[in-house]
Amino acid sequence: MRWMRKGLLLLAACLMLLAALPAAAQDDPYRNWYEVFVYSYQDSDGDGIGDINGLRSRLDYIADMGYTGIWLMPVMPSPSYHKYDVTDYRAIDPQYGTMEDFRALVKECHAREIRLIIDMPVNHSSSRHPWFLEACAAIEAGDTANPYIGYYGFAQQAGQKMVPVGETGWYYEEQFSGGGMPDLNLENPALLKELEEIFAFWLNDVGVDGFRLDAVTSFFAADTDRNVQFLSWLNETVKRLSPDAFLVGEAWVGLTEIARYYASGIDCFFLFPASQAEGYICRALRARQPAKAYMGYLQDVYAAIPDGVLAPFLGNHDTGRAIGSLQARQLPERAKFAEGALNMMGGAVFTYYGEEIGMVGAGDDPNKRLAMYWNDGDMTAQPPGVTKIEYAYPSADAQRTDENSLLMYCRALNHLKLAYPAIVRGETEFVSCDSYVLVMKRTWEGEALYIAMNFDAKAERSVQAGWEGAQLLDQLNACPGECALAPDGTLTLAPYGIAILR
Ligand SMILES: [Ca+2]
Ligand SMILES: [Ca+2]
Repeated sequence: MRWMRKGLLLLAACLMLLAALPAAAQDDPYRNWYEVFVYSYQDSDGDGIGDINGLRSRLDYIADMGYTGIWLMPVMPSPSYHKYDVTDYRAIDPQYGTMEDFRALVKECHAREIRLIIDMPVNHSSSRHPWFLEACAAIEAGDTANPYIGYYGFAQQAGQKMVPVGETGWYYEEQFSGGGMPDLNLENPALLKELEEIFAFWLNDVGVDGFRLDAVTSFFAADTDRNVQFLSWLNETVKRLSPDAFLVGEAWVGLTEIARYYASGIDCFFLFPASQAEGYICRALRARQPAKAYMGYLQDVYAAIPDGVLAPFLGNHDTGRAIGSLQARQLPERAKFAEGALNMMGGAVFTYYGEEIGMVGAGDDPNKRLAMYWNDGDMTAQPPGVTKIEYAYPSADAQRTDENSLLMYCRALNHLKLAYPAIVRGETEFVSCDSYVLVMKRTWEGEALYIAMNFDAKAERSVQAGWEGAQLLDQLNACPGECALAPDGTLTLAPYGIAILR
């Protein structure tokens, strides 16, 4: 542990200070977000399927790891295991538990100062949603005045992504073909009223802290302006209901396009260009001049999104897991430093469950959503359709007792960010950069910190960045070795070391 983390006492002092911060600071988006697939996280009733009460029993783990926000993939009733096709927008899927269980979860999250947001898929419903069933039945009966027909993209014309309604000559729009997920008509005033009531139910009655918005680029396919317009309505509606609510959107597109979505006022959009094997982090770590590559990507992002909160992540339930993207099965230090580099981008950083223990999985969706590896005895069943089950790193329980594990690195990283809020909130100034060493200055509310990062996996590197009188506050080292600041201001960074100075 010694080489990984210094200044634990200082950290403890800062955490005590944090606890005394005003409530406003607790409601912002700059959290250590943790994405959970309830199905694969923790079972509580012996049926093998993860559930709300199982998740509740793991909140101490989540809090101890320093995650301060949770995003749950859909929890509403659905015929599929992934639950992105909803049949009832105001209930909990019985597979996961009851609304009572969920309300208890909300309460227990809030008692730990964890914010809880839920996935809100509104591009489409399930084809078994009562609205859709009634609309189809009406069309088949010739009752084309039925109001639910207007809830979906029905038309009497064939076309791309249009699915026939039996032999009626009517069709409905389905962007996610073959999934039983008919697209909702997000221009229908009655549906919008319905959505507003659904948002109010979750925010004001149940008490969730916001939503993750699924598939925003498919709201109006290939029409960013209309998507932004709809998201502006959604943002205003949600913030009117609950001013502190947090919204994050899934726009799986390039940087320039993502930047356009910020005009909607939605707090942030996942930074897809940072994720996966061809994303900023993996590419920077592979580059011949990794520090310069990383800085270049950050400069691009700041130029494209000058004022918005960033939402970087390495992988999620739709992508291959980070260990594969990083080719880090045998290189835990690379996995650690990648997490460090990702988090030093700042903003609202998201971690997919299991990334903190180096779970693997790629290809078919269920492979990316494997049972959380707590230990060999205490795991959920695997999701249906899984074609490959393997775990490359030791279990969470094993890693918790190994001070040099990826899990303990992620934990230290999360707590470091909590201790020094400027890391995630600050304005960035690039102070110096050579092939391997980057020094950034982050300033927030009068606090200025230096973040120095050594992208060299093999060697110590030194840097002198004109920080006379600076103190080495803290450090996080992915490899053996320690960072040290000499009296003349020369900072020596351990291989894959990150140092925080003030
Ligand atoms: Ca269960
Ligand atoms: Ca749509």
